[in-house]
Amino acid sequence: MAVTITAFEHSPDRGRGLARDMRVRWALEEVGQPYDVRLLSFGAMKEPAHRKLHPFGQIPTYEDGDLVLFESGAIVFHVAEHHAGLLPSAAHARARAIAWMFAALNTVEPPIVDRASAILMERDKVWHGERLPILDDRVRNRLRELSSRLGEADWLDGAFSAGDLLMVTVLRRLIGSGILEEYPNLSAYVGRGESRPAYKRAFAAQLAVFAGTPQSG
Ligand code: GTB
Repeated sequence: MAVTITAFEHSPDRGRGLARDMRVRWALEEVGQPYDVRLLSFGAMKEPAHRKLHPFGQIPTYEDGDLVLFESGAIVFHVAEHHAGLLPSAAHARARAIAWMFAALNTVEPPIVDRASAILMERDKVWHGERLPILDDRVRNRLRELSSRLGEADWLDGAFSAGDLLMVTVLRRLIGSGILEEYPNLSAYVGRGESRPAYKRAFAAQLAVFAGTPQSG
């Protein structure tokens, strides 16, 4: 049965792989699960047909037979639970990898998204110049802690896992900000994720949408 995900028809990131379908594509590529992509305009995302799949009218969604999922973290978790390769089989290591999935989405991603949203939507506010350094420092605090935990290791807890997959996608939102580059081990960590063959296939697939030559995964 074919898996279908949804993605932006016109991603505002212009193919940089920053929208949240990227993490789902990457997970599917890591486990070797082929998938189809339904591209949606901003208007179509808010239509009742899509809201039946996603209560908040967003991408990505995931359909596999009778199962419909929304929330990129839940989708990656589902993929990781049902295929080998993204979660360790030993119970404690698996629990720790899942903890890193939550850490990526609940602890590291929020300050990064707050900063990105401020840059995108609050530039015209008189207080923007005062607020941005505060948001930058909140991001730096998290990155310093993450950097300290990662140390010289390749991945967060032993072998590459869904926790690393989510963390790398979260950190990529900072590329070009200069902040990620302040933490060389985190920059290298992101680079290791980006150099995985599955990442490259996922990135190419979403870039092909921007370039106007969409392919199936
Ligand atoms: N918590 C949800 C999840 O993880 O799945 C969040 C889903 C979400 O924010 N989806 C966004 C969306 O559908 C796209 S990814 N937005 C349309 C809407 O809400 O109407 C967020 C995103 C968008 C653009 C960039 N960018 O251009 O860099 C990066 C990330």
